Amino acid sequence: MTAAIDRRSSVCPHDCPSTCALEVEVLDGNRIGRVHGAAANSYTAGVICAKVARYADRIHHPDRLTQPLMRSGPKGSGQFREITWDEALDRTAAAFIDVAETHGSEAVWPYYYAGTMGLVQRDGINRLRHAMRYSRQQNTICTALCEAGWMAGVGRFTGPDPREMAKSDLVVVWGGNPVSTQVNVMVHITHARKERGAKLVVIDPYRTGTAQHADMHLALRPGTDGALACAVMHIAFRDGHADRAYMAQYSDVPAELEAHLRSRGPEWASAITGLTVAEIEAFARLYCATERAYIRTGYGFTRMRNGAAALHAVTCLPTVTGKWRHEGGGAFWNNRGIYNWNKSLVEGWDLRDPTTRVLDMSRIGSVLTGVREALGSGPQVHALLVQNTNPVTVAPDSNRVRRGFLREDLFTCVHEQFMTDTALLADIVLPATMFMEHDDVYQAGGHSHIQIGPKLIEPPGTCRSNHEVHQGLARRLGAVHPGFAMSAMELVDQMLTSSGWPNAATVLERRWVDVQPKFDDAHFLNGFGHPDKKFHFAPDWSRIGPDHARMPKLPDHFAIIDDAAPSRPFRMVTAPARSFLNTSFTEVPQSQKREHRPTAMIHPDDAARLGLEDGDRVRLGNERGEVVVHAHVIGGMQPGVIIVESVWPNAAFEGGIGINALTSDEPAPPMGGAVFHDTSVWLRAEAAVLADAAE
Ligand SMILES: Nc1nc2c(c(=O)[nH]1)N[C@H]1C(S)=C(S)[C@@H](COP(=O)(O)OP(=O)(O)OC[C@H]3O[C@@H](n4cnc5c(=O)[nH]c(N)nc54)[C@H](O)[C@@H]3O)O[C@H]1N2
Ligand SMILES: Nc1nc2c(c(=O)[nH]1)N[C@H]1C(S)=C(S)[C@@H](COP(=O)(O)OP(=O)(O)OC[C@H]3O[C@@H](n4cnc5c(=O)[nH]c(N)nc54)[C@H](O)[C@@H]3O)O[C@H]1N2
Ligand code: SF4
Ligand SMILES: [Mo]
Repeated sequence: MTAAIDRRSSVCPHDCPSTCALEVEVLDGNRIGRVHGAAANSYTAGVICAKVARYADRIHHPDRLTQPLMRSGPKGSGQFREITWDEALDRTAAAFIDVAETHGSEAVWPYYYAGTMGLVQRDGINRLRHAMRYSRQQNTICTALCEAGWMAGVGRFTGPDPREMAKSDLVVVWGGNPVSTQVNVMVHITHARKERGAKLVVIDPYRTGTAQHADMHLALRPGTDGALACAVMHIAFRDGHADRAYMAQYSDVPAELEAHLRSRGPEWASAITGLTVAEIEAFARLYCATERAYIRTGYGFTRMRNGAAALHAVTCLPTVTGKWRHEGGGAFWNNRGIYNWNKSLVEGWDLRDPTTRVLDMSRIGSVLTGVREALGSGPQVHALLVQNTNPVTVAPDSNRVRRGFLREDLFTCVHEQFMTDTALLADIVLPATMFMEHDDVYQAGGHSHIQIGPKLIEPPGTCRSNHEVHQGLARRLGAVHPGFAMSAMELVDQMLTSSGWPNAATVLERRWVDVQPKFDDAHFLNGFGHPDKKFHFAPDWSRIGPDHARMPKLPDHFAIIDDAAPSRPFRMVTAPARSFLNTSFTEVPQSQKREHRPTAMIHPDDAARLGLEDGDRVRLGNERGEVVVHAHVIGGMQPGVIIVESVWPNAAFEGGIGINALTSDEPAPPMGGAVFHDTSVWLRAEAAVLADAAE
């Protein structure tokens, strides 16, 4: 007789808008079995991605870090020896104290991102930072361009309930690939298709898993979404689908917009996007004719120098056509504005010194190699504490990032679950818990639930949580704040109640709290987020970021992308791979097997012209670097476009040089942001390697 399996509630902590409500089979105090999506949660609806369903492969992976390590050979040699936690924390604190005394406190840079989305474990590093007056961080690597583009027009981070997609008659997935990157969106879309015969349109440079399901796939040139959006609005005005009454009440300058768009018709957009006039007209017809049309924006089309302008242009569509008013209509990016967190205790807001230097995280390569404008007003960085991120692989211009990490006068402590490319370049490596091994609270970007993920099992070896590391360092550095004296669950509880939400015990008992705003607010019937309550076709970009002067006054194609040129004739997009989540899960054998190897998708016409066959080795390059991958000849995109699904560890590439060697850390206007999909490259065939040649 077998005992009933203990199924316990949890939350997916990964950097994914779905933030799925989970049910975990807990086998004993140390091990888990399958992970399931919670059927009772109205957004998760019982569905999660394959990666997390088999989380046992990641959490019980034999390669997990379990002991603190100290570098015992040259930087980058991969030689480490085990040390105790006390020694590791003592050495790290001593290095930080020494650097601060010699170069000033801003020479220490605590660097983090969203490897866990838990608000206490992820953001607690800021309490340590503020207490010690270390350099601050501008979080630009993922969402900055979306933030800028969404705020410009809409003015508030919310929108029509994503569950309303199930009640839409048309869902437009614009620059996202939810089949890979947030599977629950597909669940709600499938509902609408089955129940209502809803149509799905996908706007993406290549034929993604999502595009394969679509009724219409618009494979435009990367970085040209602003032109497509303008042409659709032009057609709406031209053909009598503009909702003038709605615009008069809810928008700023509709007449100026109409005049501006007169010269931005489908022929104009066709030349820029590479789509045919017929494709643009057909999409515009479908969009304009459907009241319940829901635009689900992804991040992809914003990872461009013109990304903020492009997202702003897309949010103008439902305004011109008045679709925000309808159930299942409007547009949605992220719900982060609905949670109203009071993070003062978690982040130590009371200790924040607004005069400390702020560094752009996407420019870590430029920062660590001492590029003056990237360092701002402060000193060279001489010490790093890295948590929940793998910048040596994921940050742009990675050859430069690597050079920075190899500096002999830089001390680096990396707190990690695995020996990542970044941990390999550290002086001290600390082993980290995973989400089922510590307590935390989570908000969802892609829906509206607050959830707690409690500790369910013991970690392997001596792993410690981020919060425990902050506590251990604070003690040694003399950082004083009440937050360091509390447990993670006490911080969760205090943050919940001081933000106006039920306490931790209640959230745990109820499993989640749904804080979706009322229909009228979510659909902006009471006005948009700006003081004048209007949607802004002509945004005040100066309120959004310092690099505002060159932003287009009205929605437009903003021609500042890294366009193809004779010396770099291909536009490369590094879209997310399905079985990886950034570089997380690259260590799981099943994921590696599915993704096979780093690959450049290339159009059959380009392949024929270059004499390439499927599987050939090719070299991609530009002024920043060169990378070798295998070609996959495939249709579904325009000639001149190359797709390299990402983010493979650097070590998966020949010579250990990964794809971000080609991407740029140039900050996009108006307030920075990484431009991962905005890269022009040359491509040439490589001789087969000897092993292949011998076959
Ligand atoms: N499996 C998996 N899931 C993930 C991730 C992952 O790496 N793998 N990453 C997680 C993270 S951190 C994030 S931020 C989200 C991102 O989730 P998404 O928003 O889905 O991902 P993006 O990288 O923004 O790319 C989405 C799509 O945009 C397309 N795209 C690129 N350029 C353009 C363009 O110019 N115009 C248009 N219209 N489309 C374009 C790409 O081809 C890609 O198919 O996913 C999360 N979930
Ligand atoms: N070429 C290209 N590059 C990209 C992108 C792209 O589309 N193309 N996408 C970009 C985007 S959207 C993003 S968000 C970034 C993300 O990049 P990262 O934030 O670096 O994401 P991951 O690579 O998943 O690395 C997260 C790391 O955190 C660790 N971790 C997880 N939980 C914890 C914890 O509780 N404690 C500690 N100490 N560590 C933990 C994991 O083991 C993992 O190694 O990558 C960007 N890079
Ligand atoms: S879909 Fe996203 S949130 Fe859901 S389990 Fe997978 S990675 Fe986690
Ligand atoms: Mo991201």
